Amino acid sequence: MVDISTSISGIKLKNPTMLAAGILGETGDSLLKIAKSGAGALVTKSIGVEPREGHPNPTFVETEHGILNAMGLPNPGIESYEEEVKKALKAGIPVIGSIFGGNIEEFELLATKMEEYGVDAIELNLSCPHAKGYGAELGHDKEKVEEITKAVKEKVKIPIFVKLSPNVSNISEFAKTVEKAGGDGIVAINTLRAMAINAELAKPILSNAIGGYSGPGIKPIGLRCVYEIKASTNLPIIGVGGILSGKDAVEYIMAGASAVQIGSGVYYKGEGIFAEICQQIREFMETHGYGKIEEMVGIAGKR
Ligand code: RRO
Repeated sequence: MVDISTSISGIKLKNPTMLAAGILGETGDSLLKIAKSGAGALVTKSIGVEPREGHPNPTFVETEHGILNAMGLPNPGIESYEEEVKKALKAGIPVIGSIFGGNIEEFELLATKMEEYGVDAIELNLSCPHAKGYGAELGHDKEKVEEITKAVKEKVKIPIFVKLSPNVSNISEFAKTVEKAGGDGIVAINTLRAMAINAELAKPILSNAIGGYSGPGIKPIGLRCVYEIKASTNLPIIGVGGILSGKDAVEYIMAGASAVQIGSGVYYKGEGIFAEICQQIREFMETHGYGKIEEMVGIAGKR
């Protein structure tokens, strides 16, 4: 029997699949449902200090090889999110609190609250590609990445993972910055800045015009980012971007990821995707003679 359990910075997962931030993570009930369908861990919707409605519709469009979204950080705000976290924790699997802020103080407050609520780790969203004053506007500045990571690290005891943007020329420089600042892991990648045009109307489809691209079309980019980060830091990596099958997950693991997140895959295949991917990983490992996930982590980078 192969063992598909894994661990990230001391957090033990029964399998390497996690729900990605932003997908069915707004309520405790939806998070519990994903836990029941077999995910190894849950990542919440990115939560900010105040409630936000997000961008007006259309905020989501399916394109040929992936999905474009510009949700605009809709969330209920940190105060009322306590109840949802408490509910999600009942699943008995690790819950990671994703947070976004506009400055250091907001990140400190959000991380402190999430820790109080009982989450197992924090995911700093420094990479939303289309929200003014948040996300990538901070995450594309190495000094800000360093300052925010350091500040949050000083405020909480639980591990801090930083979700990085692929919309930079050298992602490994940002990963090295997180390592220097004391971060405990990297989540790679958030969505790519992209857009869709409605030719009949001669205008962009998304109300925000620009959005974030996810799904199968970004898998090769995610793999490259994980591979480069693995080669340049010693931090554990959580791979995300276009994972729809066990084979996709194995590719990310071989590039350097110790666990993976599924986002668009839930849209394409439904909640059953977690159990399906786990079964396919097991079958791959059995067929290819691997006994543990860690035997595969980063092997594509070893010469
Ligand atoms: O809410 C969003 O529009 C959003 C976020 Br916070 C993010 O991190 N990435 C993305 O593609 N969309």
